[in-house]
Amino acid sequence: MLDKNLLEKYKSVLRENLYEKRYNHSLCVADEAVRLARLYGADEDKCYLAGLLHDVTKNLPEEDHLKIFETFGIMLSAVEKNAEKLWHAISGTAYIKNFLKIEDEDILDAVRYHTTGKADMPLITKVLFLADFTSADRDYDDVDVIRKLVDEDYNKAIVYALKYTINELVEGSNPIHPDTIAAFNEALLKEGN
Ligand code: DGI
Ligand code: FE
Ligand code: FE
Repeated sequence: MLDKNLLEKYKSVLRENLYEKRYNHSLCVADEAVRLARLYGADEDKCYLAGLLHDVTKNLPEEDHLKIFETFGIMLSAVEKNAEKLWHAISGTAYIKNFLKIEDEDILDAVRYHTTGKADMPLITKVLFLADFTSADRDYDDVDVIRKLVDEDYNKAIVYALKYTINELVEGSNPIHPDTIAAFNEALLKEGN
């Protein structure tokens, strides 16, 4: 059972750090993560917490991310340095571990890889990765397709989500992180395509 006081503390940290839209997104992802946890048989409380906290550093200015990397000795790869959109998954994990004292490795892993995915994702990491695509606040073009897929077959949903992301990145001439490619290849091969 999640501790009510602790949850209120986390929510007030989120309200201090996030714009209203992003705060609302965090609540929606937490709820969707619980729904998927029930569907897939993952730990509901861990999925809720991972969903709630996954974007905690999303609205921080550039210098605050860099400060977190420096403070906790985090080295970025060339692709990561170039792609600021990837920073919040890395800084967010350090933030919840060191400032919010979240020690659970499953939650830390889910937050760390929520943007790129990776090969061999643990179930909770998959849940958060997909809940971030299908939460109630999402309204991109293909959202109905992926909402249907998450209910049917999470591996197919991962392939679809990554195809969508990779297409957008290529279109915008953005580098693809190796973890994104590894997640895509693994899910695709599992599907037997
Ligand atoms: O934080 P959210 O907006 O809720 O969602 P997210 O954490 O999945 O971030 C999505 C953004 O991350 C989107 O603009 C694409 C970007 N992204 C995801 N994978 C990669 C990536 N950017 C680069 N350069 N390379 C990737 O592999
Ligand atoms: Fe994110
Ligand atoms: Fe998100």
